[in-house]
Amino acid sequence: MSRFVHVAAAQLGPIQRSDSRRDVVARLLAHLHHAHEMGCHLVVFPELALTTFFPRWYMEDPEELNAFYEREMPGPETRILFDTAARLGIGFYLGYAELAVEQGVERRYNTAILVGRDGKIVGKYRKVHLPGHDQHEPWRAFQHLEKRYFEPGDDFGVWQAFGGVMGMALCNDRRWSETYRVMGLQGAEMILLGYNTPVHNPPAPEHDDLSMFHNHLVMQAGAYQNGTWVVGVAKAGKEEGCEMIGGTSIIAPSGEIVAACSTKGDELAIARCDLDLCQSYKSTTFNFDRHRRPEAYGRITSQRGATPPQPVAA
Ligand code: CDV
Repeated sequence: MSRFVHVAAAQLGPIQRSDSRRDVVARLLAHLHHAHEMGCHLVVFPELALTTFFPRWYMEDPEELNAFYEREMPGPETRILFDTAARLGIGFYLGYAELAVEQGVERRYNTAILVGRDGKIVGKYRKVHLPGHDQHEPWRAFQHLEKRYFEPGDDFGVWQAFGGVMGMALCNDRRWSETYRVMGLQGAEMILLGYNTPVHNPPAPEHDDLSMFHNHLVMQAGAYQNGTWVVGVAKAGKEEGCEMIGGTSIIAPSGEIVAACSTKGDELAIARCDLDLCQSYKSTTFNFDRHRRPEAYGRITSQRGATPPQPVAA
């Protein structure tokens, strides 16, 4: 018996700052309808899918900044996504900026939710690895102020949904092997992952030509090493003058890309994903219980930075 999830990786082209939530939600709805027509059960949207990638600007005015966050989910402008999902019987993953009030204190997170085919939220996750910087760095053509505008999440959960074990991650999380392994240790069979990745990396421009190679490298390795599907979905194209890589792809537990977008605009990549394919990796090469050696991995959780040994005196 195979367990198939029909997935649509719903890439978005650029979202400009002047685009309203209503404009963007109309594009997401078009993706939901199109995916439904193609027989999909699940649509995966990118990171911060409701707005332009606002951490590229330094903002001091809290009003200006807060306009990019959602205070409730669903809210007045997003409820239609949930209602449509329920009516069509199609679930979705959505990345957005969350403004939560916890014990009377406002907190901001880079968040993703998984919504089931009944339009109800199955799970919520907050981005763990926040890249960039927390102070204005005027030498950059574009800021990357995620460390200023968000607090980090503290876990990679998984959820029973769509007939399997589903996990979530966001953008920079995909570059860290720990992300996939923590979910792999909870039996993840499909990891949903939205991203906003500029082609140009100001601290290391020498990597720019490799940005797509690195994008696929990390997701393909994460899939294979944990015997899981990975659905990586980009916000792509030239957004407010900043060129974003595309490269949306659906990756099998073998590490192979089985479907991909070919443009930098709104586009669906679709695959019929057999969750039972995970078993042939999880029960052989990556049979964790049989082969892992956690007693040798203590540094992974006890240490953050690298500490090379002292050079031996000549
Ligand atoms: N949104 C991101 O997390 N972007 C990072 C960039 C800054 C490198 C990424 O890892 O793609």
